[in-house]
This record gives sequence, structure tokens and C-alpha cells, in this order.
Amino acid sequence: MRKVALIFGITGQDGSYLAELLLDKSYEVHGTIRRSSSFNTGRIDHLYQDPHEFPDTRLHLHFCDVTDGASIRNVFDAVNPTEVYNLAAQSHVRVSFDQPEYTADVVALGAMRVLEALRCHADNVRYYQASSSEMFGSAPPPQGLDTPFHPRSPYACAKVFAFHQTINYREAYGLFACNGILFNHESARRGETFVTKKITRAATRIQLGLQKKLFLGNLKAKRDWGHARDYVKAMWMMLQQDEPKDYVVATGETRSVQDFLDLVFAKLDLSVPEHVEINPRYFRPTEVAVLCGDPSSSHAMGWKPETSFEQLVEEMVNDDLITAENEKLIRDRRL
Ligand code: NAP
Ligand code: G4F
Repeated sequence: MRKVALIFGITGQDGSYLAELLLDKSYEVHGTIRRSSSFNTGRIDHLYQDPHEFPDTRLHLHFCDVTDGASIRNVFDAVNPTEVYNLAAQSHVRVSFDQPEYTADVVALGAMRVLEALRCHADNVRYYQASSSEMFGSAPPPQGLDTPFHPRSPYACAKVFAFHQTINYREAYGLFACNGILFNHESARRGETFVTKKITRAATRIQLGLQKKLFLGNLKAKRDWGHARDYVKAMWMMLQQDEPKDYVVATGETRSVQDFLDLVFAKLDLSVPEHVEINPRYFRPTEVAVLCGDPSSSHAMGWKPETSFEQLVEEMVNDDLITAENEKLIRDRRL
């Protein structure tokens, strides 16, 4: 049986882990990348092989943007995938308040463009939509499949639109389309402006004398944090089931940003009051106070997280220590 996956958003945190997983499972993997004036493939460079040198490579990249319907249709025609993972997004919640129209174009209309291309240009394709726990917004925890959405940002509103479009394409056209409602998941590959990576990166740099202060926003917010490597397995599993459904993927545990900060600083023997300041620019017009997922739907398909919160933090800190040490070496050589 052909196993050909197409990943929209392969250059992101999740896209890179998913590509690794699918290549390990012998898939032919196609990913979409965006034209940029600087390289944006850092997270998948270790997987990529130039097809001139390696004609048998199973990883292929295509220029495509989900704001451009023609580019989506072209990539469908070129690839003829059996599984499609839509991970493409302007995924930063705070930024979505500054760029609401663009965020909706990518996150909401982008998903609909992919679904419409899938309906018209492909047969028997299984579709994964990257839905988000942000959609629950101010709904009280634990949040599960029966919890009503109360989105609190332009990003979350756009994800709610994409969630319902996915269900509507499933019901209207019989597509095998699934929503994975994933709670926050992190890793050493997390974007540097998300709070976990911002903290581990800054703390390790402070320890090596590369910076003095870390400026943060709301420390009281609570999140259900898991590891991205575990969460991409759930994405793949959803598309291997007999029936298309929606799932919640979470650890079922919640911790505050303050807890995360305290743990990282304690690990590095650093003082929070000495180095951390609050800057109101990082507050959001509307905040999501507490996310804590009810993962029973994903447990029912046999998925469980494999990495503990402490292991996640350890991995992120260790990776950022190496990055900071390299940065220091380069700086010292320049002096
Ligand atoms: P990420 O690191 O921000 O990656 C987003 C990906 O989307 C990148 O490959 C990015 O490309 C691509 N992209 C952005 N705009 C695009 C456009 N207009 N056309 C095509 N591709 C575009 O996000 P992530 O953490 O891996 O998350 C993956 C998905 O899951 C996202 O949809 C996110 O909203 C959702 N999600 C994430 C979490 C989480 O905690 N990580 C939780 C729930 C849901 P560039 O590299 O060129 O920017
Ligand atoms: O790390 P964050 O920016 O992640 P957020 O907003 O929860 O969104 C992430 O998870 C969602 C799933 O629920 C995804 F859909 C979304 O794409 C993204 O991956 O912020 C976490 C919390 C927030 O409450 C924020 O207000 O940390 C708080 N925070 C406090 N200081 C900060 C900061 N967040 C950021 N980014 N930067 C700060 O300085």
C-alpha cells in the first residue's frame, strides 16, 4: 500500500517531529515550505538530502503557502498523498492580536483551502487538522470533547472555524477528516518566543553571563504541557483508526508559568527575583487562565504521553545550555 504523507508546516516544531516519525515508518514524506529571505528549514536540515546526490530520498519539499489556493492544488496534483497533515499556522497567540486578519487568513481560510483542494483534487485521503486547546479559552477545566468552546484570541477564533470546517467536510463529503485538539506541547525545537523556550533560553544565557534579565508577562496562567515528540504520534494514530473522529491530546496535569520558571531557575541555581521582571507588553488583551485537558478520547485509541514534565524541562534546559555554551565560545573568540 502507498504511504505518502503531505505535511503543511513541516518546518515548524511539530512538522519536524512528524516528518521524523513518518520517515521511520517508511513513508514517502512531502512537506511545504515558504519562500523566505533567510533559511527557515533549520528544524528539518538533519532529515533533508539533496535529490541530486540522493535520488532515493524519501523527503521532498515544495514551495506552497496556505494563503495561496493555487499552490495548494498544485502540490496535491504533484504529490497525490494518502495522508495530509495540516499544521500550517501563524501559531503565536499574542501576535494574533497584532495581526488578526492575517492570522485568520492562514489559520481559518488556510485550513478551508486545504480541505477544498483535498475534496476536489484527491481520492481516499486521510486528513489531520491541528486544532488547539486555545479554542476552550475561558471554559473551566478539565476540558474535553464535550466542553463548549469560548475562544479568547483571534488565533483561537480562527482555530474554531477550522475545527468546524473539518467536521463539516467529514459530514458533507464523507472525508476521513480528524481534529486533534492538542494542549500545549513543547521541546528543544519550540519557537523562541513561546514562554517555555523563552525561559529556558534566557536562564541558560544568564547562567553563562550572556544576558542579565528576563522580561515576562502573566506568570499566573496555567498550562497542560506535554512533549511534541509524543504528541505527533497521536496525530499519526488518529489517521490509522477505522473511523474519522476528533480527539483531545493532553497530559491531564496543569502547572503555572511561575512553576515552570521556578523549576528552571532552581535547576540552574539562579534567583528569580534577581533576574526576572514583569513587562506589561507581554500581557494579552484577553488571557486563557487555566488549561488542563481530559485526554480520555486519545487514551481510548491507545495513546499515552511518554515524557514526564520534569524530563521535558530537563531536555529543554540541557539543549539550551549547549546552545548558550556555543554562543559564549563564539563571543569569547571574537573578543
Ligand atoms: P510552529 O512551530 O509555529 O509551526 C508552524 C508551521 O506553519 C511552520 O512550518 C510555518 O512555516 C508554517 N506556516 C506558517 N504560515 C504559513 C502559511 N501561510 N502557509 C504555509 N505554512 C505556514 O507551530 P507548531 O508548534 O509546530 O504547531 C503546529 C500546529 O499545531 C499549528 O497549527 C499550531 O497552531 C497547532 N497547535 C500547536 C500547539 C503547540 O503547543 N505547539 C498546540 C495546539 C495546536 P515557517 O517555518 O516558514 O514559519
Ligand atoms: O507559550 P505561550 O505563548 O503559549 P499559548 O499562548 O498557550 O499558545 C500555545 O499553545 C496553544 C495550545 O493551547 C497553541 F495552540 C498555540 O499555537 C501555542 O503553541 O504562552 C503560554 C502562557 C500564556 O498564558 C502567556 O500569557 O504564558 C504566558 N506568558 C507569560 N509571559 C507568556 C510570557 N507567553 C509568552 N509567549 N511570552 C511571555 O513573555
